[in-house]
Order: sequence, then C-alpha cells, then structure tokens
Amino acid sequence: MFSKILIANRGEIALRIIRTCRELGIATVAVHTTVDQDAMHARLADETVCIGPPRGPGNRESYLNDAAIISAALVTGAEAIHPGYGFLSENAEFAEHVAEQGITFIGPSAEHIRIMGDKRRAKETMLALGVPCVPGSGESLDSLDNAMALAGELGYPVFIKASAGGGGRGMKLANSEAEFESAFLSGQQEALAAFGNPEVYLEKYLDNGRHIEIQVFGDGKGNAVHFGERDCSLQRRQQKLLEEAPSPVLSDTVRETICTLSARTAAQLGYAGAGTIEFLYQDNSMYFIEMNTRLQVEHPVTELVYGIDLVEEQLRIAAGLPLSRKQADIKAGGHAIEVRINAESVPQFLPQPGRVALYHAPGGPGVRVDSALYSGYTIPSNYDSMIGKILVSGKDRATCTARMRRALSELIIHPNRTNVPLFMRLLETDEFTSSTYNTRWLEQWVETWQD
Ligand code: MV4
Repeated sequence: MFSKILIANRGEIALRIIRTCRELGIATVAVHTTVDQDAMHARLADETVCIGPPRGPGNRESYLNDAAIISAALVTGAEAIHPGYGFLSENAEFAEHVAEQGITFIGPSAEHIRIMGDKRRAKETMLALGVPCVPGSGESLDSLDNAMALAGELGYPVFIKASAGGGGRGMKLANSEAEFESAFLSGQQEALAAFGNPEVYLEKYLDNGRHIEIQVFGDGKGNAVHFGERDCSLQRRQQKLLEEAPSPVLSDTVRETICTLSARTAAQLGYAGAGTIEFLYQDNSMYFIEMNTRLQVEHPVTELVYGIDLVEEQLRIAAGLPLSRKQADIKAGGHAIEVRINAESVPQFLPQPGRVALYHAPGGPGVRVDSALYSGYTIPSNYDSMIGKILVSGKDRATCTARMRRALSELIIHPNRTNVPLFMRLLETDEFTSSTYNTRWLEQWVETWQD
C-alpha cells in the first residue's frame, strides 16, 4: 500500500480522500490555489503545495494544471495521485503524464478513460459486449441527409449528442423533422466550440426515464464486482440534486440482471478501479447511456448501503491489491439518501459565495455529513457551488425521508443562502413520496415555483 499520495482536488472530495488515507496511515499532500489556502483540505493534509491563482497560466484553472500538480507530486515524493471527481479525473492525457513520471494514477487506465470519454465509442464498445443501449446511430453522423433519414426511422423526438460531451453537456433535442437541421448543425458547431470535436451521434429521446447507475469495481486483471445501483433521477439542468439507493422503482429481478451484467462487462473490459455505468430505465427496460471512469459525487450512498469504503477500495486496486470482497460477500442493507447542498439562492439558483459566520452540522442516528465547511470559512466564487452533502441511512425509504427532514432542520450555514429550502419542499411532495417522477419532473416542478 502507498505511504504518501497527492490529492489533485479540493473541497469535500479532497477531505473525503484525506480521511480514508489518515485511517490507513497514508500521508497526504494537498494542492491548493491562493483562494483555497485556508480550506479544510489544505488544513488536514500532512503537506500542502500552492499551485497558483484560481485561474492558472493559459487561463487553465489550477486544479486543471497537470504540470503543476505532477510537479507537486514529484517535489513531495507522492507515490500516487488521486484525482477525485471533475477537474482532471477523466483526462486521459493527465493519467498518461502521471504514469510517465513513475507515479500511480488512482483510477482506470488512460485507454478506458479515453474510450468511455467518447460517448459514441463507449456505446459501440457496450453494444459489442451485449449491453442494451438507447436506440440510435452506431457510427458517427457525417451528413445531414443520412442523419435526418435515421432520425425519421427512429421516430421523433431524437437527441443529437456530442461524442466528446457527457454528463448532459452537448445534447440537442429535435422534436420534429422541421427542427432537425438546425439542431444537428448547431449541435456540431457547439460540440466543436466546447470540446474541439464536432462529432455527434443520434439517439431516440426517452422522455419518461429514470436515471439508474450501477457502481462497479474492477481489479484490472479481469475480475469485477458491483455494489448495486443508485437512482439519480432528481436533477435540474443536468445537475443531480438528490440520489438514493436502492432505487424505489427497480424490481429485484431487474436489479439483479442489470447489476450482474454491469459487473460482467467491467470484468470483460479488464477495467481497473471505480466505475459507474449509467442507464436510462423506461418501460421496464434498461438502456446504456454513459460510463463514468471516476469516483462519483454520490458514492457515499453506496458506501452506506453496502458498508464499504470505496476510496479504500480504489487505493487497494491502484496499489495492485485484490478486491477486498467477492461478489458473494457483498450484501446491501437498508436505504440511503443524499442531498447536495449548494451555495445558491432558490428558486433563482444564483451563486451565493461569501463568508460563513456560523456552520453547524446535523448529527445523530444515521446521519453523515461530507463537507469542508467551517465557521469562518469563505465560500469562493471561483468554483462549483456545491458546499457539501448530507446523507442519511436507515432501514427503509420512509425512515430515511423523515431522517433527512430532521437532519436538514438541524443544519446551520449562517448567513449564507443555500438550496436547503428546495429539499424541505421536495421531501413533502406526493411525487417524491410515491417516487412517481421521471428525469424531467424536478426541473418542471421548480419552474412552478417561479410562476
Ligand atoms: C438521455 C435521456 C433521454 N433519452 N438520452 C445524458 C447525460 C446523462 N447524464 C443524462 N442523459 C440523458 N440522456 C436519451 N436518448 C435523458 C438523460 C437525462 C437527462 C436529460 C436531460 C435533463 C436531465 C436528465 C437527467 C437524467 C438523464
């Protein structure tokens, strides 16, 4: 196992990784920008390296500055780098540069990052392995005429998706043939502008789906396990707000089928480390949409239901150790719900940076708080607005719902405005209680506030 690792991230996920390292006796190096010098992850790490201002040379944010991060690892003698999520976590070139310097990248191979980062190529790979995918174009679309003909065969509405997109970026909806040409051409232009790659592909739009993702773990030697599913259907503008496990809409049969298929697929790929295979679940069928080659924000939901430390699992695999459990030993228990606390006003959803005068976290039975906040901390305006996650676990969904209400009522982040009021209302809705929503519902529900 490693004796020192560098965490190439900030905020709650950097703290999360430091915590597991501390428990395992692994020394930690934090990198931070000038605005994060008083951040909790920098305070708790054994060593810290400042990697510059919030916007580094060439306007690349310094948590994206791979040279500075790799230099920090070399200078401090870190044996491995954990990228967390976001930033460089799915950057194949970074993974290669790290390995070229003799440092272990805690994550999958650069090749798997590259394949799954190209959403069309990911689908092609999954189709070849027998994973059901959303109906659409296999090959990339080169001509408008071919694309329009295929859209006609699929039936409208269709999604035009950027191959280099993902996580909801680079998706254009065409509801009819009349809308197709402008959606197709602007999709290509926006993909080129945003990702440097204009390639797009086509999919039938599934307008009543649930977002179900499977947590898989491979050892890179042909073995893989799954840790069940997470239901992430409550999203606004492609940002997940509430995630839970198990999904209230899956039958045990569907669950077993899709989880077993996902673990088998990760094994067939020779996948190493944590991975999430994303599906849309509609009309009792699962359709592959993307694979994420990183640890996800919502991983603690799985940790609570399975009693596993997924960061420890990542460190083990990266250090060449076997998976800590065989599939037969992996058992789910109870229910867990996570809400993402954002420093933003509701219902305007405007960022709310600023100093936190008083921070008080909830506690008590079945409550977990993953946050880097503290009283006196100043939420910077330079980064993502997520300032923490509140999780609850309990014997069933009703217990967790009541527990989440209680936990949120204890949370104090004064005087900052956050999205907590959204959750207090959401947990009271019939749709949430009966779990009858699809991926589009939350965004529409919030808009009723604004009327
Ligand atoms: C879809 C879809 C419906 N039909 N694809 C793509 C990125 C992934 N994270 C979610 N994505 C979706 N792909 C087809 N063919 C629905 C989603 C989707 C979604 C789309 C728009 C707004 C919010 C969403 C939440 C979950 C899933």
